Amino acid sequence: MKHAFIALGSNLADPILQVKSAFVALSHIPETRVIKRSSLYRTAPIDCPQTSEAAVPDFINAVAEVETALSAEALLLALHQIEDRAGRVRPYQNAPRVLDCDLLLYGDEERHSQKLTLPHPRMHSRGFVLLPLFEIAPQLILPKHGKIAQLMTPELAQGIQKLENHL
Ligand code: PH2
Ligand code: MG
Ligand code: MG
Repeated sequence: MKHAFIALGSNLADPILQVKSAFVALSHIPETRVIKRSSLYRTAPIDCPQTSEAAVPDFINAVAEVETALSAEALLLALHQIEDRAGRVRPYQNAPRVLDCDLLLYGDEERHSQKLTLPHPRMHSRGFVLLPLFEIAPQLILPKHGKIAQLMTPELAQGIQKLENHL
């Protein structure tokens, strides 16, 4: 069994509902158990191109910890299927999306391939990942980047609001 952490994000089509439904979908992945889920966070978009007059909508982000007997590749495939079932389309990089499910960590594995990089290559610098991750795993040590507590700088929390009353 491996412990894995998964980041969820949505900024289209009722993002709160999308992320809540994604937690349920995670619980249905075979040979996988959801151990912890973070609160929901409303977060300002980071690195999202604005392609029209309309502002890029805010995201809802959250993180889950799972225990799984699946390989990292099989887990990633299951996450892609959850995105597809939510109606994800990919018109351009970092386009608004109904659901993004990113594999952040799979045990303490480090790897880099076309399909999968572990730890997720940008997780250590993104507040919308680190804040919810810190909430559920404050003692976590990231392969390559060290203690999560050390990565948490005040600037990371800018533009991020924890939603109370949403479990
Ligand atoms: N995901 C991205 C790029 N930018 N910004 C926020 N706030 N939340 C995200 O989930 C997010 C993002 C690429 O997947
Ligand atoms: Mg992503
Ligand atoms: Mg993704």
